[in-house]
Amino acid sequence: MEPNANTPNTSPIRARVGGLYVILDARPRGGLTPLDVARAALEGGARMLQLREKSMDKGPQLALARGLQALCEAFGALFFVNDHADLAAAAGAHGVHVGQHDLPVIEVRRLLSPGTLVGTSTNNLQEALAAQRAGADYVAIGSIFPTQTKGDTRPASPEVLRQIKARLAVPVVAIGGINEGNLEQVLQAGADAVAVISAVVDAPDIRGAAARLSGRIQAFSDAAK
Ligand code: TZP
Ligand code: MG
Repeated sequence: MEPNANTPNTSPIRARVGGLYVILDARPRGGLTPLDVARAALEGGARMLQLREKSMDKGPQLALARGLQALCEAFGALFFVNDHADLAAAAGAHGVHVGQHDLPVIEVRRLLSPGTLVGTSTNNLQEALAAQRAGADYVAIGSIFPTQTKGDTRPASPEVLRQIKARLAVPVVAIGGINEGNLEQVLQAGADAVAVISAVVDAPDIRGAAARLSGRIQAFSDAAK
């Protein structure tokens, strides 16, 4: 284990990082509003939610972000905003998720109220250790499997995830191409949380898809106790 160079975030909500992490954008899906999609995912058992909207200005996203935050609060889940610390602060989000080309974790943390979580994307052990040293509250690793959802991903694998998990103290989030068929592989490799887009938001039955994934994540963690 490599220690954090920074004072660790002692916020109690940090302990709630885990389980099914559903990422959605601001577009309606099959006649459902983003809030409908989020509600169905939460009813299905998602424990974390992220608004990842790459094309809409931040102003029009604010009402949605606030709505998602309120919904997550009602379900006892955590709400993250992708990329934008200012939008996260305005919405009162539990956290922000940043990538390798966004503002660094240390800078993002300085912008946010104490206790706000900062998660970050990584692809390999070097980036993951750097993220932990920078004080990230969780480290996401991807793309574990090939994905159609994001164009510019770098490949990782369950084995990379396993090696990173063995070296980190902070929770690890597996992301990229994860579905019911390969979920077991990321759980076996040590994922604390499993982040998905298409496996839930593109499913014909969002609530059912979330329920099957989150049920299996929960069963795996219960069996490990
Ligand atoms: N970061 C790495 S892979 C990915 C992101 C945002 C896309 C995940 O989407 P899906 O549909 O679960 O593969
Ligand atoms: Mg980003």
